[in-house]
Amino acid sequence: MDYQVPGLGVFMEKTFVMLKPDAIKKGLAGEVISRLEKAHLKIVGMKMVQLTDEICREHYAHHVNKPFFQGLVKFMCSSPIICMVIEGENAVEKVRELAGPTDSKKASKGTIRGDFGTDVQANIIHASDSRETAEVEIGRFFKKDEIFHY
Ligand code: IDP
Ligand code: MG
Repeated sequence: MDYQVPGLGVFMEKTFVMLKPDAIKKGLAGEVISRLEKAHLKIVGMKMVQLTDEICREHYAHHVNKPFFQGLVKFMCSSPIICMVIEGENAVEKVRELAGPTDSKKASKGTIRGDFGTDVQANIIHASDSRETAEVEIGRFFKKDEIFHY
């Protein structure tokens, strides 16, 4: 939702998106970005990053004790990823909807994961699950001056 701070103008909601190694290796970055843009979402930050064990432990803290965690880290570090800050009305919910559910096999056609993902691990895109998470995740990957206002 947009919100207005008197004297400071309108601030649009921001969310954090990653194009995971399967998206990069399959050459699907443009396709996925295009879907975000067509949904009237705006890129306000973008960079390519090589994840490490340490960043994965932070970013996927909710999964560190799961049996699939080591496999997830290996997958997430198997190529650079593209990180983005995406802005727009209802951006958090909108990107989650465009992405579809975690398991690509259960995701409907027409969603990013349903159309391009392989399974529950290799699912093309990460998108923050709440406004609070988005703030933390954006702060993990972007400095203030790497996020643009235009
Ligand atoms: P989300 O990406 O839809 O928010 P989370 O539960 O936060 O889903 O999981 C983060 C990521 O961890 C998933 O996108 C996926 O890559 C991986 N993951 C989640 N559950 C499993 C699993 O059961 N097996 C393997 N990887 C998983
Ligand atoms: Mg999640």
